[in-house]
Amino acid sequence: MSKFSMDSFSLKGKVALVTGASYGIGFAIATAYAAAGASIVFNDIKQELVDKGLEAYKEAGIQAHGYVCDVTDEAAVQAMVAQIETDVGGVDILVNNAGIIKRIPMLEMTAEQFRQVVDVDLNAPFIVSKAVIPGMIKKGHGKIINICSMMSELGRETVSAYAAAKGGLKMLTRNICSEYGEANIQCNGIGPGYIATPQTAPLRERQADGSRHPFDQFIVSKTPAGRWGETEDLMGPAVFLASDASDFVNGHILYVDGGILAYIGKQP
Ligand code: NAP
Ligand code: GCO
Repeated sequence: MSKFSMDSFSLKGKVALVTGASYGIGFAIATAYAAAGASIVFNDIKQELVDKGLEAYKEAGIQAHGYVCDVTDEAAVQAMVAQIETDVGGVDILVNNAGIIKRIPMLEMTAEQFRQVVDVDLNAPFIVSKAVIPGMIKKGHGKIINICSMMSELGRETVSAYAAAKGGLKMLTRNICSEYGEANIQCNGIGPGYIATPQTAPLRERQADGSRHPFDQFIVSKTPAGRWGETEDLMGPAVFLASDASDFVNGHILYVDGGILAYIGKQP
């Protein structure tokens, strides 16, 4: 008799840590996890953002646990994971969501700026994964979901550091899969397309004459769905990858992009 049922998508009894989830994509994913039954834990770099996030979760009817922690600081991350274990329980599901982008032409970007982006978008997922994997091994299961990007596959002007980091994050995902699949830990990625969040707000700004930003028009013409993604579009895929229903999916990057990666683009 198949073990599959709709309960296979439930996250009941699970502790989910979503990094950088006071708002944006992380907040949406954490909200979906709460709806699927998980206990929600999130962090942000500033207390006022953690407080804002706790308010927002409360308004959504979610009793979340918030921690101030810079994900690039290994000692702080180790301490946060230990505190979560005491306060809530061992982490069953980790979403490495915290991320930054700097849109600067490569020849104008300093090495320090490049390092800052790689530090948050690639080194930090390594640091946080390293902190939670021992507990997952002890539990005999674990789910790690890395928020990659279309820039894990494609480049574009001004995002050299971000694309390098997100390309590396794709391979870190595959390496965690390779190294810990045997411990029943599944590590997958989600590659969002262009999603309407604060991070992409500059690309959607109305022009002085009231017209749409050229990049906004470009993305809509390149996306078969003919629209920007919303954070809600990521909720179902994120629940799937965190649930028992994906126990044999490992090392996979699930692109949630409205088809943009498959499409050459509308003829002008
Ligand atoms: P966002 O609105 O800029 O939110 C990013 C979150 O990460 C913020 O809460 C931010 O907190 C937090 N964060 C940044 N640096 C941190 C650090 N060192 N320690 C802890 N938290 C930190 O971004 P988003 O659009 O929701 O994107 C979330 C993830 O999806 C990112 O990894 C991004 O690269 C990826 N992504 C986004 C899109 C898109 O179109 N939006 C598409 C593909 C992938 P602060 O506000 O305090 O900085
Ligand atoms: C950009 C955008 C993209 C999106 C996302 C696409 O400047 O091109 O910010 O990088 O954030 O990563 O998947």
